[in-house]
Amino acid sequence: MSKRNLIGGHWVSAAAFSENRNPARPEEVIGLFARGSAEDAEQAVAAAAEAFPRWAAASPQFRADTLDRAGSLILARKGELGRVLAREEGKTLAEATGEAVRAGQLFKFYAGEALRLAGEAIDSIRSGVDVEVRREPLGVIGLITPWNFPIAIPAWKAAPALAFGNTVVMKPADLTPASAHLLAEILQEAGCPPGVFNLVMGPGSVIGAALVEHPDVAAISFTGSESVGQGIAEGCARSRKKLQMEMGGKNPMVVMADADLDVAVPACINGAFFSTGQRCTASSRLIVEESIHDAFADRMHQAMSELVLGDPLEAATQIGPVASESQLCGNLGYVELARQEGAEVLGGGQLDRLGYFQAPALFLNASNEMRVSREEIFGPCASVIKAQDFEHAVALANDTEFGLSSGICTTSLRYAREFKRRSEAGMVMVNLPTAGVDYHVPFGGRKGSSVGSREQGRYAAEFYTSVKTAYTFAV
Ligand code: UN1
Repeated sequence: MSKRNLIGGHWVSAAAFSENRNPARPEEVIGLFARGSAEDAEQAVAAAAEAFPRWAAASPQFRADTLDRAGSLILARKGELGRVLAREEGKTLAEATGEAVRAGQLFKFYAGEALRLAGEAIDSIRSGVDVEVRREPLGVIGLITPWNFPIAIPAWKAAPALAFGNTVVMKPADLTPASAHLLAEILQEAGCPPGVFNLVMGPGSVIGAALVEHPDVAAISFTGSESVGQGIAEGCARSRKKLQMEMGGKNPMVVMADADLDVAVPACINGAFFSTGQRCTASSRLIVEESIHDAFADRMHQAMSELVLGDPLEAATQIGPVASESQLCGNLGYVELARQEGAEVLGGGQLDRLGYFQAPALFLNASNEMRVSREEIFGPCASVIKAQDFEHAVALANDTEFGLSSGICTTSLRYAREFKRRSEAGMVMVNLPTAGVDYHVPFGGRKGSSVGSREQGRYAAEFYTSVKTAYTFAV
């Protein structure tokens, strides 16, 4: 059945539709999804602009109730959402269902935050004058979301945007529109008034660009690749929009000689390879203290050989396919590059079966200078880089253009403390994978990873509201 765009509370057909295919079985078409046009994006912005004043002025209780109902519906339908997500993106059913739960929890969390949005009251330096600081919604927000978390990222952007009184036009990733479409259906069912949440599916070069250029869009929140992000940043500078971007990482995981390898090895396997490595928080540089390097590599090799690759819908599967053919080609290109750059490659080949399956890869004896250690691959590939000692490990960990997440496996309180302070990343993990974050605390990075203020938790209010300072002289 063809899935249409949601504009102003109506399901609107499009001039063209795109096939959504299952990466584990590329012959299987999950559905046909509207391929919207720039005019569709404009109509959605007009609908969102029209809906904005009433939604912004609605009682926070009304917004909280709407979001809470959406959260309950997502949780009630987690099985269906998980299956759709696993089929369109390729992550395992357990990961996909967990992601649907995360989306439900995000809506519940921001239902509460709608009631808790607070300002400040301060005495003026002038006698008889009071100062109030209020947080107000921005207006229409354009949300541009990626394919690797097709329900959680739409939720963690839409829920705070709506909670704080903004209206939304969402453009989901071309590769994975089904999960976002279900979210749009659920928001309708939850009683979201017409025009408050709009969904326009289609190519980023058309829909994303139309949102970025539109004068009635107040702000853009984007998660995706660096190259697309650069274009969005330039567009937002031209049209003077508030901007929040999250674009990836080359996240270091330091393994010290004192680490418990029963903790470190599973953390590295999870961080590097789960979700097929398709997380901007993936542990893609494993920085290992020299004295335990060989023992660590042997244990990783053993653990990799035990990983179950297969159809995401099968219960035993731990690693699903790569999300698309072009992504698989890119990954295989990086495996070849690792060889050319002089690393010893363990695994990394395409599986001899239908679907875009690739064995997890370790690049042993890698240096931090190699392209495979500097560029985000976004696949099940990790460099293993030797460090002489803690100081060297910290220097290597920070020697990257990115700064999203970082980790250290150690039993030393001193190393853990020092690393948390000195890591140039937005999120630091001790004895945990660099990926897999909570939904109620800030998410975001430094350096080339992120632009603008943090997502998630109470910190999301920074982006989705504007501060107004009011002075009153009581005459
Ligand atoms: C996680 O690690 O739990 O695109 C979330 C990404 C991130 C989300 C990671 N924005 O991979």
